[in-house]
Amino acid sequence: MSDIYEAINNFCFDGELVSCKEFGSGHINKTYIAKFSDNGVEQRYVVQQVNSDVFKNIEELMSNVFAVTDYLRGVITENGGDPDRETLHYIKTTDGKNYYTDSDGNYYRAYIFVKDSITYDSADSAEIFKKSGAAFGKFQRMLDGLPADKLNETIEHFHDTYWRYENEFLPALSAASSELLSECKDEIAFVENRKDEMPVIEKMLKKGEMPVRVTHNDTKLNNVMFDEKTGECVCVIDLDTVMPGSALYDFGDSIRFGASTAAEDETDLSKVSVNLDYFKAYAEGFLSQAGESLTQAEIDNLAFASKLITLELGMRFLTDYLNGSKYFKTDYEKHNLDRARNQFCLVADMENKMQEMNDIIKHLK
Ligand code: GN1
Ligand code: MG
Repeated sequence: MSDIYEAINNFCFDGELVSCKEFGSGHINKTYIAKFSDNGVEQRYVVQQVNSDVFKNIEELMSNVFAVTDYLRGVITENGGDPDRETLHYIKTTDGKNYYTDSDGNYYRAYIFVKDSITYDSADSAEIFKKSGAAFGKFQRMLDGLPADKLNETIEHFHDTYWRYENEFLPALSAASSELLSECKDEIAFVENRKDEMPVIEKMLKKGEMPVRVTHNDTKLNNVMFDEKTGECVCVIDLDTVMPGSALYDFGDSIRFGASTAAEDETDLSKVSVNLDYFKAYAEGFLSQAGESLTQAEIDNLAFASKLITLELGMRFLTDYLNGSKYFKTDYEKHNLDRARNQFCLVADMENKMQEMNDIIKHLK
């Protein structure tokens, strides 16, 4: 049994605990918001129980998180920004560690909630989405000077789509019952028909045709905090998968989530498509900040990467469904299958619009 109050007691928080409740929409970790009162002044902290089935090495994970936030703090200060607002401030435990291990072996970490800020699960306008593009572009640019080898790979092969196909999807097929295989036969065929495209980006990275960069790797719109009052982006959150990767993964994952006309688990597939105005707006925002450092090969593959990352996540949802839904949190039995169908529908729409997506990028350059 994990006890959030035991964890809270072991961090260097200021003041007295007023309340603590679960919040957020992450699929992996368990997130709480703890409200404190420090001589009448309210302070909120985000406390997270890290999923140790997914993140196998908490020491390495938290060492990345501190390395990234320390580095960003330096860059933000140099640029005349406010480091307390523009990056996360993690809190150490009372014995000076980066995370707390409770008596049952569960891991927790904590950071200060960024005051007066909100997140969006879907963008109310292309303008908001464009701002998130600029935020992720800037995040990547600010980390340009952090050598990739200073960071651990918190999840190996995270966006190596073909590796996931061979090492996760195919074994899941081999182990699945005939009922499951027949239920998912269309989705399985959808993946199989696209396997030749899966190695494209990784091959270019390996051959040195595209740079390996420090990237975020989980660039959902709800991983950007917006200022409640001004509507401007404040900072990027969820640093668990910040590690060596490709700029294309960050761009692609943002489009997958934020340019879709429906939520990731919408079951009415007639509502699922890629909104090209949003695609264009995000590309404008992202390129305005990261554009100068991107190579031609990266720019040429932005549209393709959007499709590939969507296909990859659809395959990951399908793999998890076939395995009995052990990785992603689910609300009902077929949740992962519904998510996979949704993502494949989005892939199909992107395939139909690939020419237009590529033209949009070409005209932005
Ligand atoms: C997971 O937990 P969350 O929502 O930050 C997943 C991402 C997926 C995303 C899909 C470590 O992220 O890769 O894109 O769900 N994170 C991990 O919503 O697997
Ligand atoms: Mg995440």
